[in-house]
Amino acid sequence: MKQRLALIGLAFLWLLPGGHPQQTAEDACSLHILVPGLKGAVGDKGQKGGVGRHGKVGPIGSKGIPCECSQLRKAIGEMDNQVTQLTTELKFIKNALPSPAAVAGVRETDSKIYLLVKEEKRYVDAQLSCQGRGGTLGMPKDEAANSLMAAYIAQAGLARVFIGINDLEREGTFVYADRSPMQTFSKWRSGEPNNAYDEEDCVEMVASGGWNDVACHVTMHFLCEFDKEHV
Ligand code: GN1
Ligand code: CA
Ligand code: CA
Repeated sequence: MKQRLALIGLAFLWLLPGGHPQQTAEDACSLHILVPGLKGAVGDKGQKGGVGRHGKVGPIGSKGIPCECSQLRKAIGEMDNQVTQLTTELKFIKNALPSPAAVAGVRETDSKIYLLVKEEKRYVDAQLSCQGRGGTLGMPKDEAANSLMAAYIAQAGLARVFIGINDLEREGTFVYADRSPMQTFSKWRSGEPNNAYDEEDCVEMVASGGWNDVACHVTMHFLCEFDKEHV
């Protein structure tokens, strides 16, 4: 399995823009940083190569063929085969198996993935936890996102969770965790935000989908959001 994951990782690296070698054979020969140094052809001893990323670059012969490319060609051919195989397998996984997101118990839309984290944290630590996972606290910016988040909270049997909205910087001016300003959409419960005890600068969503400002230092479960483009 580890090997399979390594192969998938390799395939993605391979598919990254610029990662696919479009170089000519001559270019491929100069990829000192990607491969251990190749032995120079027999001839007068050439200058010693620089240190490569994965090993020392061998001495380059000053006469004859500058380097031996057949090993590189062979490796590239093998990787091409692996990419083909992985593409087929990925197609199968996407089409035939249940959504990995569903298996993991998260919720998703076309562009986002939401994850309820059942650990009790303060607002700032919750946001850090989401960031550490590659996302932010959930930012309901329209009715669809808000409903999805509310249903997720309710189905998990939770009463309230931190979401990514706060007025930490300027009292009364609520912004999303990505610092974007609140637009026309909001879902404040009746009477909220009330900045109770003069200390409520963070926001919880209750299971019905309504928002309430609460103190940032209380601890509760939280809901993270991830951009599919960035995961
Ligand atoms: C009150 O009732 P409860 O706990 O859901 C208050 C909120 C405060 C909260 C502080 C209508 O909410 O504004 O943020 O306590 N609600 C009302 O825990 O006063
Ligand atoms: Ca406040
Ligand atoms: Ca409040």
